[in-house]
Amino acid sequence: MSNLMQEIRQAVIEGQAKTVVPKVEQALADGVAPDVILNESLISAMAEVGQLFEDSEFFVPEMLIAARAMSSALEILKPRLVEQGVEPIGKIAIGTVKGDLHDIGKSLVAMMLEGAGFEIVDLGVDVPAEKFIEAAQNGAKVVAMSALLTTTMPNMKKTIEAFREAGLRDQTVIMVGGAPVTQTYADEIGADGYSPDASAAVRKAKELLGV
Ligand code: B1M
Repeated sequence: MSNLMQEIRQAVIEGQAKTVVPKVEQALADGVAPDVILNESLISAMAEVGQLFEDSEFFVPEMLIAARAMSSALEILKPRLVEQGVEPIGKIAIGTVKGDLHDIGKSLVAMMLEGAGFEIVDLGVDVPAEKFIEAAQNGAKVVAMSALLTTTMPNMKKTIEAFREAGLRDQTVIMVGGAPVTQTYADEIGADGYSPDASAAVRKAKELLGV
């Protein structure tokens, strides 16, 4: 990893949004591909932040400022990651399930799907089942749910049950993901697809829609 990429990674870990932004701009100007900055510096930094939290070296405030630094870097990368002028190949509603406020992974997945040509309806965080259902009623072919907490994963199952009760399960493709979610869990709750990361989510969405 180059010095600049290491500096970006370190600045995210330390939550220095004001340092991260110009460094990401510099990396882009130097010709570093946006997905390389994303994977090598930003995602890798958040993995380290998670480890520091697990080791009780970081607490919630440190985690939060690191997340803010990552979000400001993502704002710069987003237009570079999203392809311009692509006709939407289907509407996908995405959100983090009820009770869960983690939005970085969900936003990354949304960004990658948008980049792949899908029209995205980002429902945000703490999304109740009714909001996902409403999005499906408004034309979303796919509903993608994210959960980062083991305590909120069951809300994926509850949402799928709500789709069944509303008579919309058969006409909606439901995808799930997020750090604690597995293929086994997705099968258990009756989701149509699981993906471990943002690029796999794009492949899975295309596969499920047959595009
Ligand atoms: Co939280 N947090 N957090 N946190 N946080 C975790 C998730 C945790 C694992 C940390 C730890 O203990 N090591 C832990 C969960 C433990 C568990 O449930 N087993 C945890 C905890 C405990 C908590 C609180 C309860 C802490 C507290 O208050 N005591 C609290 C809960 C708040 C709530 O949600 N109600 C909390 C709060 C926060 C902050 C607000 C401080 C902040 C979030 C800020 C934000 O999102 N705006 C935060 C952060 C930053 C983290 C960690 C450090 C990083 C998460 C992240 O952004 N990762 C996280 C530790 C970790 O994950 N290592 C942690 C980067 C992101 C790119 O990855 O989200 O996994 P990820 O997304 C990936 C894939 O999972 C996948 O693609 C993405 C891109 O590759 N993916 C999908 C995600 N969603 C998908 C949907 C799909 C497909 C793929 O649909 C099809």
